[in-house]
Amino acid sequence: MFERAHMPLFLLVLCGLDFSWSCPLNCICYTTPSTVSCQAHNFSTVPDGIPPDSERIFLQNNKIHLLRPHDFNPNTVTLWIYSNNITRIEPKTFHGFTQLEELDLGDNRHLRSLDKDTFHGLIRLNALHLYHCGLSSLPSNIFRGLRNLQYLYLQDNHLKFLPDDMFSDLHNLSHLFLHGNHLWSLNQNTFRGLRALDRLLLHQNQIEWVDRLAFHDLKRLTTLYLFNNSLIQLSGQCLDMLPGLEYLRLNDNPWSCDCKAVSLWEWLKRFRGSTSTVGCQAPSNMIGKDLKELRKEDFPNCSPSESRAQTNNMSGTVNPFMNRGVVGSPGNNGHSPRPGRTRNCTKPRIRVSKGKEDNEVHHSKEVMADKDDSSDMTEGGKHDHTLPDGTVTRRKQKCTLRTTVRPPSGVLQANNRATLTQSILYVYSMILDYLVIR
Ligand SMILES: *[C@@H]1O[C@H](CO)[C@@H](O)[C@H](O)[C@H]1NC(C)=O
Ligand SMILES: *[C@@H]1O[C@H](CO)[C@@H](O)[C@H](O)[C@H]1NC(C)=O
Ligand SMILES: *[C@@H]1O[C@H](CO)[C@@H](O)[C@H](O)[C@H]1NC(C)=O
Ligand SMILES: *[C@@H]1O[C@H](CO)[C@@H](O)[C@H](O)[C@H]1NC(C)=O
Ligand SMILES: *[C@@H]1O[C@H](CO)[C@@H](O)[C@H](O)[C@H]1NC(C)=O
Ligand SMILES: CC(=O)N[C@H]1CO[C@H](CO)[C@@H](O)[C@@H]1O
Repeated sequence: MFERAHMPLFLLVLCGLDFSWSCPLNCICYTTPSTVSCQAHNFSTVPDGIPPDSERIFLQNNKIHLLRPHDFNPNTVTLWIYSNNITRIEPKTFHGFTQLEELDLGDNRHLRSLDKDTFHGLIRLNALHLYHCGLSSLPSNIFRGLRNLQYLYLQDNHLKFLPDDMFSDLHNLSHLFLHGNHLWSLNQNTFRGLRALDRLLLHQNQIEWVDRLAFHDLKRLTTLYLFNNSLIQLSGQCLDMLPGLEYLRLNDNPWSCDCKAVSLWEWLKRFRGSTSTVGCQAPSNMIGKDLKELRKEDFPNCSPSESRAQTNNMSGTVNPFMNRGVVGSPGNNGHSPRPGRTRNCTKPRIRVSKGKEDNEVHHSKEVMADKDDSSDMTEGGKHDHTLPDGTVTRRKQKCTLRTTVRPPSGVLQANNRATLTQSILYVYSMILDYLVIR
């Protein structure tokens, strides 16, 4: 009698667990949504026997070194394989994965290169994690067709150069993380097509050259981080292309606060959002000063024409695109263009090694603050922001301080992991209940 009363519970537990048949050894499988969790078990290959209807597959923290076609089924929605030792992803591994929404391949530091069609056809892909993968270059069409992508994590690789138009299909992209690479130039079409981009993180690179039109499509950008780069100058015209900008970080660059800086100085005076310090490193009488604090008298002998030298006489025109196409883009051949023949916001220079800077402490505090902010992630999850109207609402609070960058995926995953652990614990406690009752 007692037992019969608990039979439905028992069946429920069985259905929920799905453990006896069709779950790989050393993995945990459960339903709603159907999930296989094989994390942290020293797997050196993708285990056999993953149930074909699995929607979520967790394989992080193993030692998997190769991904092959048929390792996973095309119904997969979420696939985490971060922190393994993947050195190669065979072509067609993700062929036909039209349901895939999140693919985390981060922290596979020997990956180094990717085949150009690796991600083709992933029409639902929303988040792609490729941070810390030892990537030194990417095929120019690798992100082709990823029209649903909102989050692209490419930070902490060795990227030196981004081919023109490589992001041009990513009309829905809201977050592009490129910090901690070796980028040194941003060209006219590096970011073309990124009309929904909200956050562009480019700090901790070696950027010294920014094309005057580099940001031309980024009308929705609210956050731009350029700190810790090699910028000597940046024309206000570059930044004028960013009508939605709210947060700008320019600290830890070797700014030259002579006549070259006038256009940036003027732009900073007009800007109503939040900026970092802009510490001068030249000329000698300006070292240590903040460009934002300088007055007009600090720029003696700078003729107006000099301060407008970079504007190519468009400064009076309302539409900054009027001159587009007049000068050929240097990057059309797809290979690293050296600056020099075209319009630019910066001047190339001889590289000088960077010394310790005054605002270093300030800067790292900023970074920490940003990293610590997980507030907008705990409520509502990670995919429910950067709505088209959201930008407008937020712009009203222009001068209020806010930490801006959600933490790297680790924190997200920690959150999700907590839910996963909770559901596992729940199922286990149900089994225990059942056994105790028996
Ligand atoms: C994985 O391997 C490491 C060292 O090789 C060992 O310490 C650890 O216990 C192994 N983990 C499992 C789950 O077998
Ligand atoms: C990871 O892969 C690289 C390249 O194949 C190899 O040299 C390294 O020993 C591997 N590391 C581990 C922990 O297996
Ligand atoms: C882009 O994102 C919006 C929501 O932000 C969504 O409605 C739309 O389906 C997405 N995909 C494409 C291809 O625009
Ligand atoms: C700037 O970035 C480099 C790596 O590109 C890093 O080694 C250095 O510590 C960073 N400097 C500051 C002040 O953060
Ligand atoms: C702009 O430049 C053109 C030639 O490049 C010149 O003919 C014209 O006078 C200039 N306009 C202004 C307002 O400086
Ligand atoms: C307008 C402007 O600053 N143009 C500069 C672009 O870079 C070249 C060097 O490559 C300079 O000579 C130009 O003055």
